[in-house]
Amino acid sequence: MLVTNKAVQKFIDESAALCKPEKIVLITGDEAQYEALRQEACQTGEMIKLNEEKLPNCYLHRSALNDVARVEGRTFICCKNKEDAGPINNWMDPTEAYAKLSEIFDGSMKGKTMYVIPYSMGAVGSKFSKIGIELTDSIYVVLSMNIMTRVGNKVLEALGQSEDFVRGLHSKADLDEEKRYIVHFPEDNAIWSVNSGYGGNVLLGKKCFALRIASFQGKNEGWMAEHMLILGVENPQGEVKYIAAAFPSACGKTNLAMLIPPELYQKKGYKVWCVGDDIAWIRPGKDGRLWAINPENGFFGVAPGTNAKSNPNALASTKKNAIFTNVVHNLDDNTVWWEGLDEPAPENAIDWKGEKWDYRKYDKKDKSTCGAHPNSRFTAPAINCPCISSEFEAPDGVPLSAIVFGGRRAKTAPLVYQARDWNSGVFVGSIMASETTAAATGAVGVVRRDPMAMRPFVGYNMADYFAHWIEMGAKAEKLPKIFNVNWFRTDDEGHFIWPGFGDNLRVLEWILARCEDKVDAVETPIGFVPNPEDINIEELDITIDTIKELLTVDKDMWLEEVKGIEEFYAQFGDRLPKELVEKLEELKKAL
Ligand code: OXD
Ligand code: MN
Repeated sequence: MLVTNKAVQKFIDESAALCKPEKIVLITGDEAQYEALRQEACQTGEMIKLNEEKLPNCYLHRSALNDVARVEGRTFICCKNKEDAGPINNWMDPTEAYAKLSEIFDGSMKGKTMYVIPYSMGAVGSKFSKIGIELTDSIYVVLSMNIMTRVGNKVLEALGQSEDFVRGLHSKADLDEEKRYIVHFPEDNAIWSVNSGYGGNVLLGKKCFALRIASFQGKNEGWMAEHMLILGVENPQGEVKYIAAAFPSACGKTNLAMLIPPELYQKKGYKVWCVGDDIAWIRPGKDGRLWAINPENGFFGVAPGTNAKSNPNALASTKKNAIFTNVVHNLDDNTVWWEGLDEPAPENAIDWKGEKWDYRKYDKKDKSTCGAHPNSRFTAPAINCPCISSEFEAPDGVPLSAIVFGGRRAKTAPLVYQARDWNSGVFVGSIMASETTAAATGAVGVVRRDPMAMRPFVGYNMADYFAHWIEMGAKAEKLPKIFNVNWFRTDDEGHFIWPGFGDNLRVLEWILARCEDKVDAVETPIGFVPNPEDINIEELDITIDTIKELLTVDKDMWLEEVKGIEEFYAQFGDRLPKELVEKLEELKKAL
């Protein structure tokens, strides 16, 4: 092996002594090595090669039936003091966690190969970037990490003799749910993941490193790791302004990141560019603005519902060099299918469980009849995306004009409002909430607090995370303005009022106009809302009265909301920053 970094070699040696693999293979980034691995995975049945003409270099993978999603209940933050993990995270004492997991990892790779994946989050060599080493016994992980991150010898070269890398150890072991653990040691830069093969649990660069570990690093080093898409809006003059936006799941984050402007805007010359669809690392720049990079190199998107209408750019991204997980296998032409795709369901098909599937038995309301698992995914290279930004690889990232928070609220939140200042914006992010949908188990319409969409991803105490946001406000002079949007307001019959999708650009246009002081606004107890006539409804099937309705702030509902916020805040005790307590008091007074 060609590892010259002593700390990396030590990590490999110690992990090999524990997991006892038969072989150790360094992933070099060489195409011939990947090709050999693809062939091996096809021989063992771990992957299926799809139609080379229709889907060149694309593969299908099926996970174990019990292993199809992130497992928040089995995800732990292991820092010395329990209080540092905070009331939202699961916590285990690090010594106890290492001991417990060592037993599970012991001999878990017997007879198998341990792959060593050197990867970079962010463009290799950029000062924004961070390096990780993932050790895994899964070829699926190796090939997916190659899509999602930058991998290989170039990363080891960039690392040199530095010990500053995240140590990730993953073994599928025997996929035992009872012994499945996704464990983070922020104080050691380490992640241990065992008994899972699901992307969100095992592609350690993504949620584990780029959010949980990175949020802790960012707190200590003066930057931020956020669950945010980054997009650029190009106006007819050719100027591009960048927006980062955080939404909980099932709120259309990937669709917004790859938005197609309405025809009216296209004719005028507007374009939207995607920098990232899931994660943003944000730092103050020398010019006093906040700059963001997308540390990832690919998309790990939800397949069902992705089609030529909802998100043609995401669909196009999956047409080559992609890996599909838990979708339907169309045996007629050896391609893939999922619910919501434009084409009709295939006659001759295998479902995500690997069983013969009869589309006639599919009942929209009964998820158990789906051919593709509702959380089936594609892993696709970002460069496949037709609207990928020219700044995607920019080493310094892109300057942010606005930060947008959003959730799914049937009534409470208006279509858009602007926070009065940075700390008010932090308050708005901290009270973020979304109503559960019929798509998920449990009651519908229940409000779940999901601050900054980071509830499952903050690698330390969330109260300290809020304090870090407030501190960041003091680090940059030209801060982005902060907004909240709600595409999901409904009428009395429960129908969405706002058309959403591409028309969301109309709201982004107002947001950017506010950032440049080009438009006035109306002050309300929660912040500034647009004058109704400032939301462009040209060529839309709605009236100014509808916009008025979308922008109302109902005091009684907000007084109810305040109770929910107080309850949520109470669990943080004294650790909650006083600035947020003040903002809550201000809101109460204004109401
Ligand atoms: C998520 C994801 O679960 O991006 O948030 O996969
Ligand atoms: Mn996400």
